[in-house]
Amino acid sequence: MSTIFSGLKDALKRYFSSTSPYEQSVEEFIKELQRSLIRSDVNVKLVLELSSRIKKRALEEKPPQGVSRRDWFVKIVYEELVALLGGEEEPEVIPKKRPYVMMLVGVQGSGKTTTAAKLANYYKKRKMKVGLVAADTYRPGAYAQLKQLSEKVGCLFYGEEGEKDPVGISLRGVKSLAEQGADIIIIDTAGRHGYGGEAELIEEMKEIEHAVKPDEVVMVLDASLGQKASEIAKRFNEATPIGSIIVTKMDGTAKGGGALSAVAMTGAKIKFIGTGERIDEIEPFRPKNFVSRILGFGDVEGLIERLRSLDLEEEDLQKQAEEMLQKGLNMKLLYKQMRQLRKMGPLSKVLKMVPGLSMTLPDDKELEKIGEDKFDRWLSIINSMTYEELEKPELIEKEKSRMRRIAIGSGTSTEDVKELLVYYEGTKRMLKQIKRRKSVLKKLEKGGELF
Ligand SMILES: Nc1nc2c(ncn2[C@@H]2O[C@H](COP(=O)(O)OP(=O)(O)OP(=O)(O)O)[C@@H](O)[C@H]2O)c(=O)[nH]1
Ligand SMILES: [Mg+2]
Repeated sequence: MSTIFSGLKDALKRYFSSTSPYEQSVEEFIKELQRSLIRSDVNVKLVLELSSRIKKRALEEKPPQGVSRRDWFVKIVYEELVALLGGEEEPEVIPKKRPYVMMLVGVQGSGKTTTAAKLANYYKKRKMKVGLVAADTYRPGAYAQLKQLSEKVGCLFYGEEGEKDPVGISLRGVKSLAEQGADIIIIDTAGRHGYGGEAELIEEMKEIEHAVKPDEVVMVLDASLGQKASEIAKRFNEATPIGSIIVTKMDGTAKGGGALSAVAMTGAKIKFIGTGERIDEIEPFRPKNFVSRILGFGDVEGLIERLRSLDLEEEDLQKQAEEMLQKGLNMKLLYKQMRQLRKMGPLSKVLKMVPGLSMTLPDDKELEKIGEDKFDRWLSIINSMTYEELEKPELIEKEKSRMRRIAIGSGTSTEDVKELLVYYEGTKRMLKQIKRRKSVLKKLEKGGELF
């Protein structure tokens, strides 16, 4: 994806090393930002609005104590770019309902079939049983293409070679795959060329949608459409409300920035982006990560992190951390923490906000290793617990039926539930340890002797 918003990293480097006065460096950076966005096919009006907002903020905002205006400016740029690409919110990619039926739609060659396989692979890796339905009866070879891909992924497949009725195939496919225990069913539909073809395609899409009533209609868009992507998304959306959007081929075009921003403008949700031809080249679209990457990981990420953490309501966090230390851990607190952690990083960071703790804290390496998917699963597990279980998680381990109920309710496995309980116990132990160290520290502070 190096081509998208190219030049921004360098522009930022120049900004940092510039010896010109602040106002002038800002001016220079904004010029390059505009050039870079327009090269990525972001709508010119959007670019002008964005740059005047950045400039205004850069001149008016007063950074908090200890932060230079130069650094603060980077935070402003970061925030405005995130807003341009859809805001802070992150897509929910793990469905709550099983089986969950997704129907992929899009014009010819947009990447539907490839994306269907990528999604199957993505969800399979997350321990879900996935099935693909070959409902493209239009393009010769579509059946074989999807069948082959499903073998590669190792997921269920439903197709009827030679059958011409996509509605019938979809209905029978969903039924059959559901009976085989699929958690996620993905319907690959046909594409058509050009404007006339599009009307036909939309008709077919409506028919399938009407008959199958999928849980989510997913529009697949080619990033090289640039800002034109939103027009197509709008036309499709008029026919059948689009639940989410996947932008493909982000790797192959400079225009992806235009596609992303144009789609974000319409308020539609971009769920995934495709970043290559291989089946593992797909990722949930997270504007924040995306922008950090664009601005240069190593160079500015640390800075942005640091500045971003200034935004957090420190007092609230401090209170929570103190509460954990005083009352000990329960699931509700852990839940609160985990949600916060998704925003700001590992638990150790939160705990470091407790005065006097930072130096004594063990490195929370374990937690840092936990991926976001696991976090998502754990959050839904905690969501499925009863009030009693939240207060006394020990109950879950004692009664296997509780564990099963929670696993089913949260769409996870009993292994996941067990894993969370182990993590919970570990955190609890760590807190106890910290508490002990804290009282030792207090003694020291008071000038007491330890031994
Ligand atoms: N570089 C790159 N190529 C992609 C990506 N996604 C799909 N492609 C390629 O785009 C081409 C078309 O992909 P398909 O998945 O067949 O597209 P489709 O929408 O199913 O096409 P029709 O069924 O004909 O409508 C293939 O050559 C894919 O390898 C991507 O994220 N990056
Ligand atoms: Mg196809």
